[in-house]
Amino acid sequence: MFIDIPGDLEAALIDLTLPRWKLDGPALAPSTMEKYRTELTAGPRFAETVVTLRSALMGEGGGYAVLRLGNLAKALGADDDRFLRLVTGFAAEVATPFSPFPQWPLWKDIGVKVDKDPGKSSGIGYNAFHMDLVNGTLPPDYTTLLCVRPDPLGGGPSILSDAHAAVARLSEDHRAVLAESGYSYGTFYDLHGVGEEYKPFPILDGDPGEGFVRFTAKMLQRSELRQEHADAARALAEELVQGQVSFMLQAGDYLIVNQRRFLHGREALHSGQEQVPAAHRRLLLQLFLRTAPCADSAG
Ligand SMILES: O=C(O)CCC(=O)C(=O)O
Ligand SMILES: [Fe+2]
Repeated sequence: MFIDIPGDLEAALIDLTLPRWKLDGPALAPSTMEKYRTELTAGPRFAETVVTLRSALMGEGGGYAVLRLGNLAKALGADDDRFLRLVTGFAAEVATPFSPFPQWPLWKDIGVKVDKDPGKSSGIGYNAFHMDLVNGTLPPDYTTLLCVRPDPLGGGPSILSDAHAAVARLSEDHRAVLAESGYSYGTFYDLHGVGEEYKPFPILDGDPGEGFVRFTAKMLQRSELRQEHADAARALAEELVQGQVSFMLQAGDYLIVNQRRFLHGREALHSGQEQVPAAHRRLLLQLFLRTAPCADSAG
């Protein structure tokens, strides 16, 4: 679901300078949320744009959206503070922005690291279907990615797949195995606002068609799983690929994913990243959102 900003709103936003944000623990401060809302809501057709955005994320059949902010990014600079405040203002209309990583700013850089594990965040290879912070008891309700610069070599389309639709296509036997607490992934260290470490966890732990499908295809290579658990997880990974959509994020595109409905990933970047100067490589900024206010601002 791609959402364009009405031209008159775009023009008004280019002239609007929102104040710097304040944090309240890991979350955007309520005073900032209010201030941004007041300023933005005065813009022409802002409210109706937010209605469209919310229904793309939360309405029937929805689960992700790409807000096309390319003209604003061009006018203000895609990594400019004023632009970032406007995007934060849109995000805050969906849920409360927060950072689970105390050592990182609210928006976390995802650049390209040629030496990193290619299948992980900021690696150059295929980033398989996953949800972010999969091993927290309270993963972020939304993960969002702002494209500052696409891969100059033309690689790295984003991939999205409806998790519940994929689960519904599996056999009952596989679904029963996915509901067992037989899965684990990654480490859990110094994270704020995402609950406790969940290990082992079930991939399916809500009512059918609802809640998180707690999955990352990366566990197939990187976690010790029993054979039957691995087989069911592989079947789910295959269904996610069967049902995927893919598109290239452009500069200024803002992808928002409802983690209770869709899983996300990214195709490999184009070969030859070693030849691209680091400052020209693909760059995304990542921000997480929580629907209920963070209960414990200390973590
Ligand atoms: O690089 C991308 O497009 C996706 C990155 C991602 O999903 C992540 O870092 O969690
Ligand atoms: Fe991710």
